[in-house]
Amino acid sequence: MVLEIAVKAAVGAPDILGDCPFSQRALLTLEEKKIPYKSHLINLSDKPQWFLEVNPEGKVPVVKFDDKWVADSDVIVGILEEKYPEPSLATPPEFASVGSKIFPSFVKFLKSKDPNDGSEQALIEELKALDDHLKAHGPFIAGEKISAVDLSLAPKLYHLEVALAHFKNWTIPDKLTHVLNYIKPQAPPETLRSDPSEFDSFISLLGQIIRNILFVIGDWKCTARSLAGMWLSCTSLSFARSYNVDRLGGIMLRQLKRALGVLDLQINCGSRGAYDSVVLGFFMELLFSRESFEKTKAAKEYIIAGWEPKVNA
Ligand SMILES: N[C@@H](CCC(=O)N[C@@H](CS)C(=O)NCC(=O)O)C(=O)O
Repeated sequence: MVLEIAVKAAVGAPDILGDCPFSQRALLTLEEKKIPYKSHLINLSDKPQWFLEVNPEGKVPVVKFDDKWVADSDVIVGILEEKYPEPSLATPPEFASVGSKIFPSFVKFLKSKDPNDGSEQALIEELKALDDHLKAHGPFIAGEKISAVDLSLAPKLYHLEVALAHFKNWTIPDKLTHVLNYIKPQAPPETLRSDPSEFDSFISLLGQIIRNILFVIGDWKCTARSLAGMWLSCTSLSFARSYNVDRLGGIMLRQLKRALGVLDLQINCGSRGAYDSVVLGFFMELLFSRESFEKTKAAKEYIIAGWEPKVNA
């Protein structure tokens, strides 16, 4: 069965997905759970009659469950977890509110016209709390697996990054390495994305690894650990391939992808935090680089267009 979901259309472009973080959260949940859905783009400045009839409050997202339209992303995500328990995205209650003050702090800082009103510092403190949490429990908020709280926070952090860079020329402080790693977009190897055939993809992946190794060695930033990780992945992958063990091969390909991610992190982070990056890189399907995120995010210009009236109000 295909679920219907109504989400925000882009400001000034009613045929394109818009910038609502609550809509993106609901879409991300559908994508991560691989639930088939059909989306209706709602132009919030000209709401269609049918939408106002099913949801008089006029807010997106709304999802149709058993002929009844349900509003509010918290409620929607709860129902999705109940109806589609696999894969589980349930967040343990003790982690459910991690990062929840970041979005309101960001909005306050974004709208602030007084640089000395403490709103920047308040936001930095919230981000620092997230950084400490990720350092202690990461790579994701609830540990090694992505869960609902990450899917709620991801679109908000994305808004923060795009809007503050544009309107205030502001970026997340460098010292918050765990937050930066958490959101760092990392393109998976092209070969795995386009995936012409598994064999071709494997061969070009090896080429990419060799290029990376040369680059890293050339730059004196390699560690025995990441090289050993890659070697292990490569040999296990060829073992899995030669015995035609498909599932194992898939797991090894993912590990290899992670090993490449580790190298990228090392290249980009340099010696600072290299160890953290190695540890994080091995476990992480990074937040902003997930396919689900790529598919559901709004283009940057629509995020900016969406915030423009509020910032200039
Ligand atoms: N608490 C709601 C908030 C939803 C919300 O505020 N959506 C905004 C768009 S991001 C909206 O529909 N606003 C109505 C309007 O602009 O007319 C949720 O989590 O779903």
